[in-house]
Amino acid sequence: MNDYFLGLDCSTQSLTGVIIDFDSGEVIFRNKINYDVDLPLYKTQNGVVIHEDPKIVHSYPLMWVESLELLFEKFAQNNIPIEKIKGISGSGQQHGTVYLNDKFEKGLQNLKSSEPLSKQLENTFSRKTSPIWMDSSTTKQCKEIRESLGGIEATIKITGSNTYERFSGPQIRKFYQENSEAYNNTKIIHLVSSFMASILLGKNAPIDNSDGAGMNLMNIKTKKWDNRALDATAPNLKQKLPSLANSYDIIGKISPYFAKKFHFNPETLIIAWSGDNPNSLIGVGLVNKGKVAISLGTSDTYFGYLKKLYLDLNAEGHVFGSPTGDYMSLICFKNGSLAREMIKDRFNLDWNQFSKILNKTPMGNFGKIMLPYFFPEIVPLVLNPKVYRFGFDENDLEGNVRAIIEAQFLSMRLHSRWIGEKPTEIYATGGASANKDILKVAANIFNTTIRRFEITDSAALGAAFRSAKSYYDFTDNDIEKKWEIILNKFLKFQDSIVIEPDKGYNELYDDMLELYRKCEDFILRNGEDPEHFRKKFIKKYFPS
Ligand code: ADP
Ligand code: XUL
Repeated sequence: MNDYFLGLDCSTQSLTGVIIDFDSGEVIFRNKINYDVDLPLYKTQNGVVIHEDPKIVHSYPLMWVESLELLFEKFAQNNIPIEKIKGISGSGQQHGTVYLNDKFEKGLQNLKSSEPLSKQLENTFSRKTSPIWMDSSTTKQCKEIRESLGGIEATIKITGSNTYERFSGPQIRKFYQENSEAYNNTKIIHLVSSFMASILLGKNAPIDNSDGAGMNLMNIKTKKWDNRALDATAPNLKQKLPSLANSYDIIGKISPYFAKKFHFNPETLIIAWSGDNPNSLIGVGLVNKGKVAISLGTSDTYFGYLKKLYLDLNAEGHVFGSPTGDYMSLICFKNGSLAREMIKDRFNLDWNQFSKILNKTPMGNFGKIMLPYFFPEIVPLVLNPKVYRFGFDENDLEGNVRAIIEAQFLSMRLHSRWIGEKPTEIYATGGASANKDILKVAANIFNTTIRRFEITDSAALGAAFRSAKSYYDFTDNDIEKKWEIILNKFLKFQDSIVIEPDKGYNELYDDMLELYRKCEDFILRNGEDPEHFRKKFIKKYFPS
């Protein structure tokens, strides 16, 4: 009987499941539950609760639980031989926190398979909603924690990142300050990843140290909770946090609830869940130095594998753990897919029409530059959203379509310089990587080959690979366990789509990068007016 492994990804807009057959090297099933569409009673928009203050962005943990059952029902409807699944791991949108009361663990242990999970767990939350990575309402708490840790550099050296609005520590502190009673009633605070793992496990699951690095609470060197960071955040916090584990640890067997209800084998192993970016690192096969990946999901991220700890003391990027036990660098841009959708929807386009227009417009966009802060931005830090346009206005269809895409990749190139040398190849993943025309712009701006694998659900796929690796590492001495072997078996480099940069545009984008930097400096740092440089750029590349 072939061995199957399941990878789940509880992301911003959907829950995805990917099942791999280890013996045949095939992905045998993929499915997605879209929160807005499949769970309409929660009335989310793009997976989040609507709030009048754009800085406050929460979602419903109970909705994620419900989506898990819906997904497993799809397995049954599609006659998937669930009993063949040997191991399950998963991925969660990073940084988001889930607050549970003292009924949670007991509730998990006494689940009846005759009743839905959501009904049995609805009273186990000490906070009904979870602040997620898109929240940027904790500037005050970021400052307080940072100062208490001794400033930016000290904070980065301790936790791997400066304090960021979306990181779990500042979010926990805000909850404690604004609602201390509910904080006191909180028995345990999970990340999205460890929360979903707990549901499957039937008891509290640990936080893996890859995702734990996105909290401003874990010591990046020792990979243990850091007492200074805990004390700077909220009282009695250590007692409210799960333990920390390695991403590759087997944390137990599937809860009898799921075995009974969906016919999982009761021996199915659960492997620690991790964050979506650490999982994607594995899902695109970045287990060695040299290459980087861009994930174009709700957020756009740029990340790479690090063999050794290397910190960004300029405070724009982060260092997280890599599920291999090493490290990864990451930069996150909030104005990713939803910003692209703002332009698409403003002109009533579908993605095909959007692509056609993108292809019609010239590289350099006649010197039209956009700073695309439709939502508060993480890198560079922009708390009050506003879109800035240089040389065009919001009604210029062609100008806007090219400007948003060029702006996003120019910003990515500009702010990823700290990671070091120019990448020799970039792997692309996430929902928008389905769009080859968008990837073409990225290839030209980075002047680098872009490779996209057939399956763009890299977070779920990475989780499936991780569960296979851990399962064989711990149970079977005969199976070769090297990452490279597992990855080559599934990633099928020969089937990937390769997008090469066009020749002869290197200088144009070097110049445009400088112009973009000047526009950013002008708006965000009171820099010099870039108009003179913009005119020079236009004269050089668009003389008429
Ligand atoms: P997440 O994992 O963060 O929930 P996904 O990786 O599933 O997000 O990506 C979802 C996004 O993909 C959508 O918001 C949508 O804008 C974008 N997307 C899907 N198809 C295309 C396309 N053909 N071109 C551009 N963007 C696309
Ligand atoms: C990474 C980040 C996002 C979320 C959601 O730091 O905030 O990429 O993980 O995908």
